[in-house]
Amino acid sequence: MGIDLSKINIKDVDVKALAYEVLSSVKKPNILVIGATQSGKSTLINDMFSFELAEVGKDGSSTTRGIKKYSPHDSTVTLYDSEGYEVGAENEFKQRVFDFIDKRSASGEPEHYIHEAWYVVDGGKKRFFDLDKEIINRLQKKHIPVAVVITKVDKLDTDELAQLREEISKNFSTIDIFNYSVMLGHLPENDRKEYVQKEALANWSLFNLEIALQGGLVCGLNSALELKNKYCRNVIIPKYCAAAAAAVLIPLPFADSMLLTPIQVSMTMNIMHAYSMKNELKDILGPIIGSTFVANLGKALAGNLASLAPGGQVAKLVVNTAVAVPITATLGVAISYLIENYLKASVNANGNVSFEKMFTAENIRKACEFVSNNKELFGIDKLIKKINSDIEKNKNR
Ligand SMILES: Nc1nc2c(ncn2[C@@H]2O[C@H](COP(=O)(O)OP(=O)(O)O)[C@@H](O)[C@H]2O)c(=O)[nH]1
Ligand SMILES: [Mg+2]
Repeated sequence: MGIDLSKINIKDVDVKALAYEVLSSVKKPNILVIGATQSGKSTLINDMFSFELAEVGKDGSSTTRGIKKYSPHDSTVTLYDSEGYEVGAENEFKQRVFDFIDKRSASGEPEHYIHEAWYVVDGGKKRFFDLDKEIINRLQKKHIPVAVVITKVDKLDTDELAQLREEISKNFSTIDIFNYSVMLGHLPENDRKEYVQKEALANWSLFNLEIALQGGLVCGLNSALELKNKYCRNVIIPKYCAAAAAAVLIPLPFADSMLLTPIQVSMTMNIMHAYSMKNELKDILGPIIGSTFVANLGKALAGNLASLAPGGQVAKLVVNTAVAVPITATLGVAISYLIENYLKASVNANGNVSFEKMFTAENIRKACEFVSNNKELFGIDKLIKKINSDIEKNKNR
């Protein structure tokens, strides 16, 4: 198509600074996981998050004492795992938990607050106790969003599960209840969606956090590809499309359009972060991969812009909002798509897939093209329409 890639000055993009910004701007949400000893808290945590947190009790003894904080240095979520209560020591337990919560809110610093709680009910016990009721009540009075997670649902038949859920709903008509079992991964998809509600719990957790804390949760979640995809489409991509639109309020000639590259590199890094690709993000800090990565993105972008030029005449192309928004959105969706393919390929090949080999200019360009050619499938027009209308709304505010 005769695009002069040498005109594109990608060296000006400080990848390192951008990656650092992405990594350091993440605020960690604090999630309290609370419930009886041996109810399956550690098992749930280890399954939901991408980092190993707690040893799971093997021989019936609890391996977690007190309220343990889990915040590995590279994690983007802080979890508080309550020891759980033993029969006869319920009062001490309540005291300890609520002292802990009160101390955090008394600090007056929102980053120390407990932002939400997962109340774990041991499905194997088949009962909802007065103590459960009391604790949930007190958490709610403190305005902490509470989700109830019924664990070990493999130990209940459908009637027993329905009864337990009914018992909880009778006491808390509006509370959200999720089924969970670590033993039912083999179920067919429809059943799994009903009995292992990991995605639904992740969704709830995201929805109940303020926006500033959502990025940390999304990054910390294990798998949850659907949710990560949604987060990229609803939060990250619109944010950078708006930035791109602002950058071309005075339309740019094509030769200068690489002013948009830092915006698109930032978006790409945020998307990688959402997909928990923190290590890859750190890797591209290395000067060699860093420059090829940005070059790849720059080239793909140029190819993408060129396809919009009338008659392929790039020189005549003016980059305005009507060009910058669709390109940024298409690139964002294409990057998500490429990352999802990479992650799926990694799972199938036991991690033996090279990130570098997958994120070539050619592959990024192909992914952009694939997305452009399958607008319906990727809901591109709808996404762009929504982004444009949000940009308009913000203008008029
Ligand atoms: N059948 C069944 N057992 C589970 C499930 N989740 C956890 N367990 C078992 O329950 C015991 C306690 O689990 P753990 O996660 O350590 O509970 P915690 O004390 O609340 O942290 C362990 O022996 C687990 O293997 C589940 O979904 N189904
Ligand atoms: Mg535990």
